Amino acid sequence: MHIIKLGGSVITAKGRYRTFMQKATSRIIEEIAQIKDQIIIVHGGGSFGHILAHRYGIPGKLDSKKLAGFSRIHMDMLDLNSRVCSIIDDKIGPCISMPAAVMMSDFEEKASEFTYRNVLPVFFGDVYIDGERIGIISGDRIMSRLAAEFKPERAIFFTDVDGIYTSNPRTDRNAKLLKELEGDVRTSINREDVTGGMAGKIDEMRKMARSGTEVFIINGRKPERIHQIGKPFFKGTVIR
Ligand code: ATP
Ligand code: IP8
Repeated sequence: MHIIKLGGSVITAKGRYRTFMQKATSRIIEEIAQIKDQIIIVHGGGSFGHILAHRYGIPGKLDSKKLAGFSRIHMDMLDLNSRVCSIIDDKIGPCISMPAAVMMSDFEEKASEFTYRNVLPVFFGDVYIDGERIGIISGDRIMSRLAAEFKPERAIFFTDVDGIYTSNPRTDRNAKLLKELEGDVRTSINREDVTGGMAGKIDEMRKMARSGTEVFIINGRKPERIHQIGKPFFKGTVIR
């Protein structure tokens, strides 16, 4: 099995509220369509999730203002998910939307009911209610929960940079791309969005790698690089 995350930084314009990148998303899904293996897809929130989450102070303690935000963010995420699903349905085949908000405790089990029938589950980072709190589960966390359950051969993260660098390549001209990231390598990473940005992603990737899944991060604007995996000229980062 392959589990694949479409990062919010590639499928949306992360700074412009609810701006879907249709062409970039289609290009990635066309490359994924060539994989001859069982697949689960997860996508992030980008500007459909993070902008309102900041505005409403989510995650945080449940109150009436946050409940309004909960509802709006979930609707925006459903909208993004439906746009992604319609491309998947067109280019890969039957798929099903998997909102974590309504099945936080057992989404892994639900996913296997669909993969068994060759229906591709499509998860997304989502809001949820947990007692007196409104939380956010990131697409990265969903990837790591799915990996723990399904023990996939590979997990692939598409994002808007070539891989993991020694520091943020957008702010540091001297940042170097890391071909491999092993347990104890230190990078200078800040937690720039509500679910931890690149630092949160690396935490989840390390968990997945420890449990035996090969984890890759690839530039979603060059999605053909997915076919370079395992070759010496692969451009991206492998997490072991
Ligand atoms: P989303 O969380 O919305 O799904 P995403 O998964 O595509 O988005 P981000 O969480 O936005 O990705 O993380 C990608 C960003 O992380 C890059 O745009 C880059 O600026 C930033 N970043 C910070 N530190 C690093 C680093 N050491 N290496 C690579 N990127 C980094
Ligand atoms: O973009 C968070 O998921 P991520 C989604 O994978 C929301 O971090 C709702 C902000």
